[in-house]
Amino acid sequence: DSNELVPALNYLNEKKSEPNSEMTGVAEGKNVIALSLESTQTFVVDNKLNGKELTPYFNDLKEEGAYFSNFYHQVKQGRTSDSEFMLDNSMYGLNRGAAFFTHSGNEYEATPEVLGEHGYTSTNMHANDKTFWNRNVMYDSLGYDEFYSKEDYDVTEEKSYGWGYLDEYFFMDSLDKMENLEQPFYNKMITLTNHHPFTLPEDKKYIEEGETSSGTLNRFFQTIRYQDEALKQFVEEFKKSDLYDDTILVIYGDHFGISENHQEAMGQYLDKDINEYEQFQLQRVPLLMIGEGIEPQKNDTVGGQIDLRPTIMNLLGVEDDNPVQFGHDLFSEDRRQMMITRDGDFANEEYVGVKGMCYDRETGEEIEEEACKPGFETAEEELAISDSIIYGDLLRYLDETEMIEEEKDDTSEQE
Ligand code: GP9
Repeated sequence: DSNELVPALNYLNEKKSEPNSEMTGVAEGKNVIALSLESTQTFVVDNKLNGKELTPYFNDLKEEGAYFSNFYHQVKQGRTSDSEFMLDNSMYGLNRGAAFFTHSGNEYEATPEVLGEHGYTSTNMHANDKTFWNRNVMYDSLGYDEFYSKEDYDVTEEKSYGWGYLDEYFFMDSLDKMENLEQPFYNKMITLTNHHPFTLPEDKKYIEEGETSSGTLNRFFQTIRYQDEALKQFVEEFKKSDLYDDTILVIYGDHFGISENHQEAMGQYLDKDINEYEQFQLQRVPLLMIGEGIEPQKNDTVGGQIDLRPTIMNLLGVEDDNPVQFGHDLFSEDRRQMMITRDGDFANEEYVGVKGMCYDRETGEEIEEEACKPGFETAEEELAISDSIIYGDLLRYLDETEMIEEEKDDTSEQE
């Protein structure tokens, strides 16, 4: 019943931090493009292979916006869909399976719904089968107005490879579609080409393969480079459109591309031993926000995908009245710097706690486990609360619970 949500509300209320008020509403009324880059990890940024940059365009682009260097993915088995789940709900995905499949029938009060109350149209653009990750069903539950999937793109054999429609064509078609969207819009775009097993047509390989012991990693360099080229075409074209000045771009990596099975090869490329700490740090994904009112900066706050929703809402100046959110505005000065992974590991300002071990976050030096105990405890508690909401479908009690709590407050004030 409605009481079941009370512990979660109390917990979240206790952890609450104020968003950065200077950033509140800097992008009021603007369109939002949340651009999810497939399998894109932070280690590729400003990095090279045989003297050639892996992401030359992104490296320059990040100077135009707020670039977050300690931003982590927090996904588990639901991969891309988990990152979408966090973006739109600011709740954790599940430890097993994908909430997109197992809990698509839940009640949500997601970004599209809240923005809808402020006149926004919400859309998804992703040129894959609409049923993949059960998106067609889940997007309805999340309140999206429209989902442009494979069937809405000009997918031909010549323009496809591997997983399907090549990013460059996806971007160009999407731009056309966007020009026709009702504004303001919130549009999530999801790339596809840089996906395991990372294969490309010969004429799209702009750099040589890598020479590590992992074919996967060797090819990944090329698909990452390809994605960067497609991104360039898209952003440069977008800049010429009338939409550009009225839009903020939120570009982020959805999850890792190179799993821990390729540690040895990663070690060869990065020229260091990949221990637990390094493996953890490899879970950072790029986050870049560009738009009027967002000062170019390199921001090193520790955060993750769970923090995207409150950050975006604050930029838009939208009062988000759903209190069930685990994230904290990334621009906030007094935010809790804490990123919790679905495995119960964490990073905060000082430490990285992984698999029961504790490291100094900045130096990677191993320190006594005791120092990470509070972090592990918070991680466990927070994940359990998030799970309780999803497993119990507790958001259906949100309005009722809030009303009861308000009544209680009123009575205690009168007493
Ligand atoms: C599929 C794409 C990739 O549509 O989003 O999903 P992933 O395998 O990365 O979760």
